[in-house]
Amino acid sequence: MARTLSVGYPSGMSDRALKERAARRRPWARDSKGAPRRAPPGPFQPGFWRSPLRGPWLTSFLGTMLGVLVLIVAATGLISQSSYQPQLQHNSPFGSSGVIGPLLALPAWSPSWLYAVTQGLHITVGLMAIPLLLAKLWSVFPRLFAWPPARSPAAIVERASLLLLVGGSVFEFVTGVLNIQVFYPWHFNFVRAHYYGAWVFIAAFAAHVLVKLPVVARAYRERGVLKPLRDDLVHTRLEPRDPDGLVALSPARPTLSRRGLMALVGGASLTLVAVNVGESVGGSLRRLALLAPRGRVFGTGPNDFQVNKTAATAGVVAAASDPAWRLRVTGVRTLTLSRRALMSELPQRSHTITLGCVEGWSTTQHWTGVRLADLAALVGAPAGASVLVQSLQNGGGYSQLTLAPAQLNDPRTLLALCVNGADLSLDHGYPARIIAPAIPGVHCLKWVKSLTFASV
Ligand SMILES: Nc1nc2c(c(=O)[nH]1)N[C@H]1C(S)=C(S)[C@@H](COP(=O)(O)O)O[C@H]1N2
Ligand SMILES: [Mo]
Repeated sequence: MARTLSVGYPSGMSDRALKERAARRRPWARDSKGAPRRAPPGPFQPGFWRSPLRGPWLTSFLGTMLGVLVLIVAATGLISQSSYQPQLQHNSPFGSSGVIGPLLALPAWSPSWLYAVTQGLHITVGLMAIPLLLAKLWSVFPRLFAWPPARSPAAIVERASLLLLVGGSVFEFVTGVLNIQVFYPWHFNFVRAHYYGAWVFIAAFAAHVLVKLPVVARAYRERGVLKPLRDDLVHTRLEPRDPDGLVALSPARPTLSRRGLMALVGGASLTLVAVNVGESVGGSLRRLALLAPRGRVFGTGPNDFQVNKTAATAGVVAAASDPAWRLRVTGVRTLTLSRRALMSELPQRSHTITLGCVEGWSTTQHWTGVRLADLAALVGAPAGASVLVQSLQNGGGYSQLTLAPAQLNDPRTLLALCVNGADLSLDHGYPARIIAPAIPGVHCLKWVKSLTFASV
């Protein structure tokens, strides 16, 4: 003991002095009597974790692939957020100006399906990332039991940031998956929580990438980026010992090669995509979406496509089917228009528009109605006005919304009265609903009762 301890220390110091000095330098490693502190039993023991696959290369490789997917999910998520709640931009580090803000907003000329594509990517790539995330967490799991828990103030800071990283990612994935299942077992606002959670995750993720870059670079330099994937089971060897202690001290025999592990993870990712993507693509592929929420309501005939909320659930059946319904349009003057007047006295426009729901499904239909811009002109709305749209529905977050000037002035933005040549069904928003290109489906308000144009 004394000999090992004195190696590398200046001679002439007593054992006792050496011990005291060591205790001062690494107080965590010794108890108050200067004896080495032992890790608790079980997972805290260095020999407990035995998988021969763990090591810096494996974690780097899983992390690299996960990182690429996370970047796509983050970018599409921020695009969705900027289309969904433009007012939240004030709380975004980018704001709505600057360089990145406008990049995140879908441009005015967007094809109508662009939002459905970015949101479909957000959800599909997010699902793909889940098996990778689990594998990545598995690969570093022993670190959770590292003993002593924190060796230095820097280590404490690193562990706290990991708490944000792991907590943030788990929160984002769990709330996201429950959201696409249209299951809200919580009392907070999903959109806001998922958005602010995303910033915690993104910040912790960026810090993690920065801190770990040297480890990743070293692992790739020493072992090659893809080379370890060439080894079959017989040639699967332990990675060299690493300072982080990812490599098992008493490894078991491998039962899976590294490429076998990757095939397993990749297979799980592709399976998740296969049983979900049909929902985002829509059309006949929809039937392949085995994991899509069950029991969704569809209409009949020309109205045979997915309904988000039925008229009955929204509590609007009586008001929406009342023949005395009138649309109230306010600008400089106020007009009240019957459905018949809307159809016979104003130019009717038709557009094929993809409705992309935030929850990940989409549907493309042929809509007919009056241009919102024509209605604005009719009541003398000021140039640059936005429009407050109110629904017959009360509450549930669907009673009203505001469309920005660019959205309302897009020639494809309609107060739709018909779909596929027939009247809208009650469930699809009869007597009138908003239809606009490349915005979240949730902004296509159904059962509209009034439009108020005003500059803000
Ligand atoms: N008033 C009202 N409008 C609404 C909704 C709603 O529940 N109530 N759902 C919104 C959502 S989330 C979507 S995706 C679309 C779906 O339109 P659809 O039900 O006709 O398919 O309508 C939007 N308009
Ligand atoms: Mo939606």
